[in-house]
Amino acid sequence: MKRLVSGIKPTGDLTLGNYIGAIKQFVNMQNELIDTEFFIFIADLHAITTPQERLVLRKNIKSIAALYIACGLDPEKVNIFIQSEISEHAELNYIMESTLYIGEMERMIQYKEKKESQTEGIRTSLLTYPALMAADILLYDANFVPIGEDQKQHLELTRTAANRFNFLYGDTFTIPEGIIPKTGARIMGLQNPEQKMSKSADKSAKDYILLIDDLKVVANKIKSAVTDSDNLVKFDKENKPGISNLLTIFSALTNISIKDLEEKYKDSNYGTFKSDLANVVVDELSPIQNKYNEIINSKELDDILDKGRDRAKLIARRKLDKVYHKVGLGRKK
Ligand code: ATP
Ligand code: LTN
Repeated sequence: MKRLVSGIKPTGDLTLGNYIGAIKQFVNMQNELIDTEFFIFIADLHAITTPQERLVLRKNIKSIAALYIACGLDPEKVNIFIQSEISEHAELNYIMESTLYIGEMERMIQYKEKKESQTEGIRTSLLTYPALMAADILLYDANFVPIGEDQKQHLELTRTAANRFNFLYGDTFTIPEGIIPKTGARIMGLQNPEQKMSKSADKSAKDYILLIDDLKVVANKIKSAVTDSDNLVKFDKENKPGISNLLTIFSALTNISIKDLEEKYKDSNYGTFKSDLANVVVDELSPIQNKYNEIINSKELDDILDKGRDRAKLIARRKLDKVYHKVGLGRKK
C-alpha cells in the first residue's frame, strides 16, 4: 500500500488558491489513486512560525478541518488530523534539524520572502520550517505529496534529508515524490496578478477569494479583478498576467482547456468573460459553503479528527522508534 501526505497551515481562511492548488487535487486523487492511504493534516505547528492569535488559530484549525470535508474529502478514505496532536512530528523535526544544514535552510525562497515581511523578530522556526515539513512527510513514508508550485523547493529538501539520512544510518525513509497540478499550481492575486494569492499576506481583501466569502462578494471580486486594456481574452502570462490568471482559474474549475476557452471567448469582451467566470466560481463554492455550515460545529467533525489522529499516531510512533534506534539514541531495546 502506498501513502500520500499533505497539509495546509491554519494561518487564515482558505483561499481559492489553496483550493485549486491543493484541496481540489486531494479530492481528485482520493478517487483516482487506489491502493494508496491518504494522510491530510492541518499544519498548526507550521502556523506558529509567524505570530498567531491563540483564539483565531483555534478557529482556523477547525475551519480547515471542516473545509477539507466540505470540499469533498471523504473521511472513510482519508485520515484527517491535526499536526500538533501527533507529537512525533515535533520529535522527528529535531532529527531532521540534525540531518539538514543551516545553509540549506537559508536558501529557501519562502524563508527569504517571509523574513522580509516580518515586522517583529524572526522566529527560529521560520528558518527551520523545512525540517518540520520533512518530518511531516517522512514520518509516514509518503510516496506522494500533492503541493502547489511554491512548495517545490521544500519538497526537494525533504528528498535531500531522506537520502542523507538513509546514507548515514541505513535505509529508513521512502523518498517522496511531489505532485504539482498542471493547471492552477500558482493562482495569483486578483488585484496584484504578479504575486501569488495568499491567505496571510497583508493585502486588500479584493486580492483574494476566500472559500467562505459571501457569494455576492465573490462575484464582485472576480468582476473587479485587474486586467489590461486590450479586451482580448488570451493567455499571455508575461504581458497579460491578470486575464491569464482568470483563464487559469476558469480552466482549473471547469477542466476546459485554456485553448478552448480562448476560442470560446475570442469575440467577447472582458465583461462577458468575467461574468461567466463569476458564475463558475459561485457554483463551485455554493455547495461547499452549505456543507461547511452544516459540519463546522458538529460532533461528527470531532469524531473524524479523533479517528484520523489515532491512525496517524500508530504509524508515526512505530516509525519514530525505528529512527531513534537507527541513530543510536536511548538504550538498546
Ligand atoms: P501563507 O499565505 O500563510 O503562506 P499559503 O496559503 O501560501 O499560506 P499553505 O496554507 O500552507 O500556504 O498552503 C497550502 C497549500 O496550498 C500548499 O500546497 C500550497 O502550495 C497551496 N497554495 C497556496 N497558495 C496557492 C496559490 N496561490 N495557488 C496555488 N496553490 C496555492
Ligand atoms: N509548507 C506547506 C504546508 C505543509 C505541507 C507539509 C505540505 C506543511 N507540511 C507536508 C505538504 C506536506 C505550505 O506552506 N504550503
